[in-house]
Amino acid sequence: MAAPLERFTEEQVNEIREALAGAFCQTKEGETGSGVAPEMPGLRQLLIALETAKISSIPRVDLDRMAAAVEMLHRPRDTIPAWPVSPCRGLFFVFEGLDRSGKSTQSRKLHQLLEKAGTAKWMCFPARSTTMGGLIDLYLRRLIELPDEVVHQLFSANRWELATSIVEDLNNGISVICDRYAFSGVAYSAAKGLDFEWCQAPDIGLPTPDGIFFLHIDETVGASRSGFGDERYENAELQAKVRQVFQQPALRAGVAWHDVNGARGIEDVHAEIAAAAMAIQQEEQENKSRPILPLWKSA
Ligand code: Z5A
Ligand code: MG
Repeated sequence: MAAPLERFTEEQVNEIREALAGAFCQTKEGETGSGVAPEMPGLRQLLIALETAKISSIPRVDLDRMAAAVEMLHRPRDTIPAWPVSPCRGLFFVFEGLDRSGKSTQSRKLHQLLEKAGTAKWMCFPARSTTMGGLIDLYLRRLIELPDEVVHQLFSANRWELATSIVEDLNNGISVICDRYAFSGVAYSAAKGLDFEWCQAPDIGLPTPDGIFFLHIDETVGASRSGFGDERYENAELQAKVRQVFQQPALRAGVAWHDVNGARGIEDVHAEIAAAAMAIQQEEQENKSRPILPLWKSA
């Protein structure tokens, strides 16, 4: 769990909570009273609620940024363009796995290693420093409530708002090491019971990583590591379901997936990841125009 940013004051959290309660209380089954099936709650509703409530801590520029990201989620698949690519670009590595599997520890170690050889940047999702990331943070810390569908789209929009800057960094020769990505998005929401393909749809078209390191641990190992149980989702039952979704071939399709046993010592795990990352880097040097493919476009 990332340290809370306290982006919003208590008063601002109350303001947001009220706006969201007003927006989503009508969407629960049986509450419309019209006999018409209620529309699936979505991120557009959240945006309208925040705009209408004029939340002081969420300026117009942030609402516009959110609106732009929301539009990316709803683009028809056949209009998704290829990402621009420059020769000798940086590499995009993602770390995935269950809670406390060591993603942050290992991704930071790979970042340190790659920085010695060139320029590298570490980032994580959820990116809690943006407004959308701040809302996700409030949700994970159980300070606000949202329908599962809205939260899922919010996580995806948080990736879309940063997708262009990831590609820019790569094309400027910077390698990007990212702690969690779209694979977590699908795994956690599908584990909560949402349809797998519906969960995959909003992330289709994001930049595809050059390599994913998936840290395997069993739930008992994760639960024994410090900090487990602080946030929403940190319970053994959900973690077991998340583990199953992470194994689905459709989640792994089209990406270079490396399963790593994360239940060993930190240095042993790092040595395996470092060797795999170096092999990918070597390949890249031999193939200087490696494209940045749109994720799951042919899913
Ligand atoms: N989520 C989602 O639903 N949808 C999405 O699209 C995305 C995320 C992107 C917050 O994620 C939640 O958001 C997460 C998924 C959901 N759900 N939950 N719960 P997060 O990444 O911010 O937080 P996290 O994944 O809960 O866990 P974490 O704290 O980041 O764990 P980690 O990074 O995998 O582990 P770590 O911090 O590297 O290590 C944890 C502890 O174990 C620490 O004390 C280490 O020193 C220790 N450690 C690490 N490696 C080892 C080894 N090898 N041996 C022994 N001890 C170790
Ligand atoms: Mg972490």
